[in-house]
Amino acid sequence: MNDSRLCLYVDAQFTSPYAMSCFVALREKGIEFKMNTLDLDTLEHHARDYSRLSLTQRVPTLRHGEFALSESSAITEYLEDLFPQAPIYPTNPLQRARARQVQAWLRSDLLPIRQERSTLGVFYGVKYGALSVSAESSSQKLVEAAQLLLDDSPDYLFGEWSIADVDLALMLNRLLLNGDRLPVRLEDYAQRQWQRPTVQEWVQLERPPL
Ligand SMILES: N[C@@H](CCC(=O)N[C@@H](CS)C(=O)NCC(=O)O)C(=O)O
Repeated sequence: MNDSRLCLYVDAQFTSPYAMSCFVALREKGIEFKMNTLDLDTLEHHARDYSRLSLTQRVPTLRHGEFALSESSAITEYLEDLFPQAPIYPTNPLQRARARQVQAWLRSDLLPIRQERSTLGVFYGVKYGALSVSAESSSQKLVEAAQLLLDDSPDYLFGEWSIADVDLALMLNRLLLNGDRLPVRLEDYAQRQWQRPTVQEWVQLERPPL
């Protein structure tokens, strides 16, 4: 599938987990797209051209011809609607709803983990110190939810791969790649997800020095 009108705007360091989710969605679907980078440190995302394009002035934003869309899970759902080949969401309505729930939850909760285990750790190998009490408690909540979700099918959240697996693995890897211990089943799950070729394409992107 070739749709040369598609352009994904991502951060220049390729550390945005939300940009990664959209990148993987596009690559899983085999859709041709351009990728433009914005330097968040120099506030390129607030420059006039981009702020006209991106309602939220954040990355990722997907441009599709005249239409531009921000918010990563809105983008992945848009891609699924438009390009249903190689599905990235479960087809079963209950599982599909659960996948959306997982995505929304990972984006709105667990703030202490996101603050204390930045994705600079995941993609640049930066190491962080011990977790605060509130981050420990978020970590416990993450572990309990992930264990429940993976109870029936340890390989994928919903029997087969979906985009929610990428998002969950990223959140687990914030901890694991820093050396924080998690139950072995979750470590195995996160490592397996990380080996997925489209995920590795993002991981292996050439990053500017910090
Ligand atoms: N909920 C948004 C979060 C997007 C987001 O937080 N993007 C960050 C990079 S990871 C960003 O653009 N930060 C710059 C800013 O907010 O000014 C999504 O899922 O796309």
